[in-house]
Amino acid sequence: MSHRFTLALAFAMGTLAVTGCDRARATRVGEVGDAAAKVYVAPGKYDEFYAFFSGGFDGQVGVYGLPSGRLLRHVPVFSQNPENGWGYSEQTKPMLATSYGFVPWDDAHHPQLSQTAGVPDGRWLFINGNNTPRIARLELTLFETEEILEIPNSAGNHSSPFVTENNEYVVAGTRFSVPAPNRDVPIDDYKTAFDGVLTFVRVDSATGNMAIAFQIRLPAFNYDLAHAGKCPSHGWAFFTSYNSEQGNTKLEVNASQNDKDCIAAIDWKRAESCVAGGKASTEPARYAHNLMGQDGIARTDWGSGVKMLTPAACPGLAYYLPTPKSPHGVDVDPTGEFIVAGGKLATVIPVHSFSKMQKAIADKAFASEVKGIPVLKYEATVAGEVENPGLGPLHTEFDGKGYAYTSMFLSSEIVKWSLQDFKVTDRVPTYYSIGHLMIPGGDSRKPFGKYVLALDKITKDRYLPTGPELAQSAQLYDITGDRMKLLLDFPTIGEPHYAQALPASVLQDRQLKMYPLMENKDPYVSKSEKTTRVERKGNVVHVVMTSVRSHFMPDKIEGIQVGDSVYFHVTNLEQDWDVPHGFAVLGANNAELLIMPGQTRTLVWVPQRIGIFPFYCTDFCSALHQEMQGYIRVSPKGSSVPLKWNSPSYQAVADAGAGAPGK
Ligand code: RUQ
Ligand code: CUA
Repeated sequence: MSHRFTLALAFAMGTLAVTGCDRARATRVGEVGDAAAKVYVAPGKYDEFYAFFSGGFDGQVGVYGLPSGRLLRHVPVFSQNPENGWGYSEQTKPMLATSYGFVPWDDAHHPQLSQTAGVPDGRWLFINGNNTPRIARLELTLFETEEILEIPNSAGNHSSPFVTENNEYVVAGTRFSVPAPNRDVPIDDYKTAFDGVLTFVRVDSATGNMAIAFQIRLPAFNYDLAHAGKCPSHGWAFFTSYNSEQGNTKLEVNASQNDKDCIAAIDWKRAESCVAGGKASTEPARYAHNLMGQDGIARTDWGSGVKMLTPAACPGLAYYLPTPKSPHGVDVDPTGEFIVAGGKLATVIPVHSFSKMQKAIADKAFASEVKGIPVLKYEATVAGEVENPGLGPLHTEFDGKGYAYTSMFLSSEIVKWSLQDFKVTDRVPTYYSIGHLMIPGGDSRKPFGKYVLALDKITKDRYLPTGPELAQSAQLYDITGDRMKLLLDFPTIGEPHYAQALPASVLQDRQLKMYPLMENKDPYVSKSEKTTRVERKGNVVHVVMTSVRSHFMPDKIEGIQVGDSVYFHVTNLEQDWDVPHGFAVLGANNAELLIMPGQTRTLVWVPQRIGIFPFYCTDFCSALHQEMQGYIRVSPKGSSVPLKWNSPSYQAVADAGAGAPGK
């Protein structure tokens, strides 16, 4: 068995991680008796950083405080969340529309904070949906998802949504090449019929709204991760690609043949001028663009085409940088000069130089060409290699003090090295098999430093066991001294891939406390109890109701029939911070609602049988929360029981002698 293959196999099986186990005995935590004090945030005190973790296969974002590791919030993004009705309420269902239909889950990997001048600005958080290619945008005054854009001509949106210095773009690259447009072809035609499409999504600087600016059709490699350039390299974006072998089966062997794969370097300013010069073709593509409206209701717009660029039509658009070997992460240092790749199967960490790359392009130092894309000579772009870094380098973050920190999956450690001479200066074990790592601001122009967080793939013996699946884990290390020190382990929700963090002070005073009730534009809002009502239109019934401590209005409804579609439009009349009310009804087969102060949310319920059905508030809102309940009477289909409810509007109708209202 060749060494190369052994390494590939060990990587696939994670067997070398045992090394990490052995080292558990030698943990450096013992050296810091003050570790507990460094992560202890006293009761009543706040954490120093907000950290945003991807939820991986849970499709959501977890918000944690650092250094304590306390979970502050689980924000629903791509996955329905019955706890608050996300993706179940009528107002939020359109958020999960895609060209494949309603897709209520995804696999979310990379959160990215928006940036101003290359520094996280706390306006928005972007995150990718890997499975059904999408990018979501969260509004950080609300901690809610405001927008989800589908990426067409893509499959496995993994190298996403990395931002440029001023959010000019968030990017997307297909991890699985597929025919673009997708069509029915033999899989063996991979090399000729499949495409590796990259996407540049424009972000409106005022609203954050996303729009696909253009796509680039590249050879069918697997585009794995990305980062944008900064300072001198601003205007470029870098995408790693493995499978330059273009295998279409048994990739663990077939995509591990070449000693070097590559980084695709994209000159997006060049792309912009080619698009402006009419060099892009317009290709049909249907994709969903879901946006939360000012009225709190999400709507879907359908995109019908994209501008597609090819390197042939736009020379100078793309270059390949040969990079050992099956590279995963690509990270740009704070100065924008160094482009670091994590070659999963490489024995060194290659560091490319942006200025050398520029010179190589000017000198035409090309080794070869792939489909019209120049492949630069490795020696012409590489600034140096970090030697003996460990095994299985994946991702690199920076502390802003001249050091880089690389995660080593196989040897299960973080390796610190100098950007001056590319020499390793420290290494510390992780427990176990670290994937991404994160320093607050560590992929920006001005890292906030202080900690590095390990996002581990395997926990083994670190927590109390919980059946066949063990806790996912993060670990916090102090990086203020020369040597890294382990401070804390804490379990996470879902599988964290990447994370981002920024000082709490950027966000904590900008939180929306309530939605102004008087500005509520939902068509079924009721701004006072007087206007609550029940209306029947055929077999659709609209219950326009309010909630306030500690009752619903109305709370007695009769005249509902089996098979009706009952729309509960619940407005929370509260105008106080942190007073949501819940709404749940017996036998509801979708979800409950959690309605924020001043907000209206709508749940549809189709009663299946006759009887009396209680509804109640699920959020313990007051001393009389248990009293916050009501009853609905459900009669047989076609029953003559009149529609009747106990609110002032019913009384008004009855007083006017109009008979049974709602007929
Ligand atoms: S991944 S462990 Cu970003 Cu999905 Cu690297
Ligand atoms: Cu409202 Cu409990």
